[in-house]
Amino acid sequence: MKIYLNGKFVNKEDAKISVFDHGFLYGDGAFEGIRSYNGLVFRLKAHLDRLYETMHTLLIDPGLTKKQMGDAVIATLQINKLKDAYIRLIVSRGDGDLGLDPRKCFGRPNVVIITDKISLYPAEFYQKGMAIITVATIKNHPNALNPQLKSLNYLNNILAKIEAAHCGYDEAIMLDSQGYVGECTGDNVFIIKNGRLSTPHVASLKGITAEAILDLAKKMKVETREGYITRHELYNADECFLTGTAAELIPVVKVDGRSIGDGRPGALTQRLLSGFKSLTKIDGVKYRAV
Ligand code: PXG
Repeated sequence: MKIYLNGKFVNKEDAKISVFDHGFLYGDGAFEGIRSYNGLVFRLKAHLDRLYETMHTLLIDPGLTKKQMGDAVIATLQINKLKDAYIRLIVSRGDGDLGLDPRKCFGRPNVVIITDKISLYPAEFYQKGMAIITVATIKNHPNALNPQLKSLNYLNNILAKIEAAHCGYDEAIMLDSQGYVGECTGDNVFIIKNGRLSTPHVASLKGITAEAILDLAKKMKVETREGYITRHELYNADECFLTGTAAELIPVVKVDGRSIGDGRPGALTQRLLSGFKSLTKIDGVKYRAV
């Protein structure tokens, strides 16, 4: 496996970053999780736009244009001869001293691209749906750490994941600071009620998979709504599912012990999942595997 590290391809064992990198010391940096399907990098432009927005807010200049960054992603897939892959793109602040002041970071940002075979959730989750719970850890307030920032500081989500795991669940719903449904630790939440598809708007990351699902739903003439969702609405939804780059679209059949709909993956959920699968075959930036 070759890793892209600051413009060079190095072996996995040699892909090393200093312990003075502020990504390591403080979680100071940005990342993206991207997928390629049969040589098509799904919505690469949207991922690059989101990465550069996070870096803009963090005042990190990677020293690469979006085009160069996109080319580096494709080159990493090519050198690893990967067509179906999970791509992790990381830009950390770079080396500094032991204080948190980024102005004292003398090193340039570290740009890392890791491509690996995609590891999927068990097939059973997609067929039978998942049971998930709401956890006590709420989402960071948007004016503290905005959910649109895909930063290297994921402790908020990790704390929620730990809570879910301690209760015997694989995924957690996090509420926002007002108590409305926010998102899961690495996935967006959708509900369907009376044929209308809804997802929370402000308090969650604008997922690229979620955007693709909303586009699909509109094409399928399904009414969509982005707004506040309460737990009561979630419990009484006809269908529920989660979306994310890794999970794609995964049905949810139970939340906090309440069955959703008839307790099985819903019909519209399944239509959207098959629509999404077709989309991943055509919607992407192409590369030629060497
Ligand atoms: N919400 C959060 C908090 C995320 O981190 C999503 C939603 C879905 O967004 P996309 O653009 O992927 O549709 C994410 C992204 C993991 C993992 O290991 C998942 C993400 C990031 C990092 C790791 O499950 N998901």
